[in-house]
Amino acid sequence: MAKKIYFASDFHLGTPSYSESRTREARIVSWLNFIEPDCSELFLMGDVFDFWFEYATVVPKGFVRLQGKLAAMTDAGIKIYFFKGNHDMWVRDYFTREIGMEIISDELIIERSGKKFYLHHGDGLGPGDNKYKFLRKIFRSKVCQWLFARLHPNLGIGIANSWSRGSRAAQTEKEVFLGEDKEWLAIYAKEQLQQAHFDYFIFGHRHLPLDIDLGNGSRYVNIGEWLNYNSYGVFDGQDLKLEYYNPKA
Ligand SMILES: [Mn+2]
Repeated sequence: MAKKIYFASDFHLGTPSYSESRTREARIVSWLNFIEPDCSELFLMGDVFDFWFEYATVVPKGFVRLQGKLAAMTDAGIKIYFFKGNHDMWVRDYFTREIGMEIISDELIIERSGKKFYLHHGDGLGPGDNKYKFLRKIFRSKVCQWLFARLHPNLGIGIANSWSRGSRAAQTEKEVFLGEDKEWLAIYAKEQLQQAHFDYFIFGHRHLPLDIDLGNGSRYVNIGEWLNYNSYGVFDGQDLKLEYYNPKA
């Protein structure tokens, strides 16, 4: 069977509640079982966890079924990439050592079967959102991370969880398409196309599955999220498709 490449992001495990996250985790593991037979590479493109902060000797509780499944997949020879999202950028070496995933901090440019891919979680790109772009610098600073790690995990993770509960993913309303000329990741992709050709731009972060023709054989695919859509991207060596996982089908 021809090997395929899969892309998914924004599982946001941890929100809005423990029990809903457990249900979502089960759905994700079911999807991984479904794709595993023909999966050669898996790109987890950010915000897998609604909050992750890894201390030198301590990791957050929970979601062991997903982590176990991912470890089994890398053990079986499937290459897995874990992109830092805006909710789970504070990873150290745990996922690499224990699960065998490669951590990606920003964009990743790859070529597969003659197609060029531009991959990024999608946070902090394009026009606007200057408040977040400023916060991102603080969140990513070594000094701030060191200071945060000095807080007892019960306090630090407690603060982070209450912060995260007020975040976008915790809202129940679905995101709405702004129009191609206002979608900031489409604007960003078009800017990149001035410099070099890419066949596919794949982002998450937007929480809205999108497939936008950028002209000249280039497309922007947003792989959506798993609170409402269970959406993912799959590249079969010929074409990239945006699909939806329905475990009952
Ligand atoms: Mn997100």
